[in-house]
Amino acid sequence: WREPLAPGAVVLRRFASGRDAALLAAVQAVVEAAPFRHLVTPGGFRMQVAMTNCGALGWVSDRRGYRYDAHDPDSGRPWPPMPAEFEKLAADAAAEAGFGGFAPDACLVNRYLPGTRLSLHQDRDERDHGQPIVSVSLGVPAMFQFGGTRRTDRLQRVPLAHGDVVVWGGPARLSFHGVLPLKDAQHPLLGASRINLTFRKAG
Ligand code: MD5
Ligand code: FE
Repeated sequence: WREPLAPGAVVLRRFASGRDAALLAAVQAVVEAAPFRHLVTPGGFRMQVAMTNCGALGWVSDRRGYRYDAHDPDSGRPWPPMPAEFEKLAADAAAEAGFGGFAPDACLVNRYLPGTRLSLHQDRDERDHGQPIVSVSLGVPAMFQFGGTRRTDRLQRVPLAHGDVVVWGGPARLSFHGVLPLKDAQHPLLGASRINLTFRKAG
């Protein structure tokens, strides 16, 4: 169940499966306080992935740029707190991958519907790139792609299913990555959608 992808990156297959109901109940509470929305890129494009956040900091994008912010720009309120079960899962997964003491202050919640894709990018808005990122997949399976630290590096494809957790750290932390268009499929808990929780130490 432990599948190395590259130096610093490991898939923990089904690591979150036994906690799925609790995680999804917590996602529901987050979404009630801070609904999903489609952010706009600095270039003016509406992102296909619908996003929200919980934790002390949330990732946002608008015409001014990308950044982490303590407030939801739609409501002006702080982001909902990080649910305890989120924090525990992220710390447990990071420890399993060799990153003890991971304490995320931001969780980006991404929602994919059939056809939704996430184009190739790097995650570099966090302060300390020595901290890993933990990513949890729930619902409909997706094809993830990741390459090297240059956009033109060759890409590997990794299928990510319900309950799979990936930890990205060390030399993999700044890899280019993306998600291919979501297939039209059904998951018993999430219908046609995929939810990805991405835990970061942003501040
Ligand atoms: C997703 N989300 O499936 C992915 C999972 C995002 C994003 O890419 O930025 O919200 S996170 C995958 C990830 C994070 C950090 C580094 C690397 C991959 N990597 O080095 O390949 O919605
Ligand atoms: Fe990313």
